[in-house]
Amino acid sequence: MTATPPCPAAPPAASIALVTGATAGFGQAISRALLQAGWRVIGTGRRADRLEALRAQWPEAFLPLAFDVAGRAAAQGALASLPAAWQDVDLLVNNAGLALGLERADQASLDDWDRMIDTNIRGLATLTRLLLPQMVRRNRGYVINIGSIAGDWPYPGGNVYGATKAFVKQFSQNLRADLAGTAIRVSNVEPGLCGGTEFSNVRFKGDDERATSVYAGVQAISPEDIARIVLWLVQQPPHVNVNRIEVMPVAQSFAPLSVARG
Ligand code: NDP
Ligand code: 8X3
Repeated sequence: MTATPPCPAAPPAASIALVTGATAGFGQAISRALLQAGWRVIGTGRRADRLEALRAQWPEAFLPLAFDVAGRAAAQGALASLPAAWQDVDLLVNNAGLALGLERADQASLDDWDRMIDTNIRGLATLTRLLLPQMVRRNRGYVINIGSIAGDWPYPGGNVYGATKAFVKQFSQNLRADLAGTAIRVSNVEPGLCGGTEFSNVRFKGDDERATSVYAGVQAISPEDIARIVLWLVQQPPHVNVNRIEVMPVAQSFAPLSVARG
């Protein structure tokens, strides 16, 4: 019998994370968790004031980088502006994203569809493409994408949002195929119903009563739950790649397939 080689106790100190959408929800909780664990974090988002609030709390370890992830030129410009000491990004957390509306496909707003595609697909793919070369050059890095159960499980009104998250899942798996033979890891985190973020306020365009009703009487996942899972992922030994991780609150499960009877 051959002895199993010992697992290293911890991955090599990976010091710089870039977290998109650090101004709210998951991204802010993930940034805080990484900072508390000793990482340096570049936090992005459009609301610069919120990023500045994080910098005030962690002046040495947090670097704000305000830009709209949906624009290629903005992303390129922002990354090019990084100080030399912040350019070797070890961990990219592609979290920025949104759902807009819950209308049927024949009634949904095309503007909403464009924005979801531009943010959840174009933004995520662009950031990944821009940051991967330095990871490949150093043979070191981790890309954690924030997908969704909506990328696996269809629901009425999920149309384009769910499809963008299906893209994120397949893109994550295809990245693994491209990065075979390197030390770079890729995971897709697929959360279910999660409260305590601005997700539903954004989806329902400021109808906060409707947004709150989504979570009424349910113990939903919290952003801290997702942050803990991200931290666990980066703490796995370097030879371990968690491809996908789907997380729901206990209160959320599956319904029968619908049958429309004539
Ligand atoms: P929030 O609305 O609380 O946060 C979204 C973040 O994304 C904000 O920081 C926002 O920053 C940023 N963002 C959105 N659009 C852009 C843009 N164009 N450019 C730059 N930043 C942008 O939502 P959550 O934290 O809940 O969602 C985070 C991710 O998790 C999303 O990808 C979402 O799809 C996914 N998810 C959420 C679930 C939930 O139930 N909450 C469940 C499953 C997945 P700013 O507005 O400052 O630009
Ligand atoms: C968010 C979860 O079910 O609202 O991605 O689409 S859901």
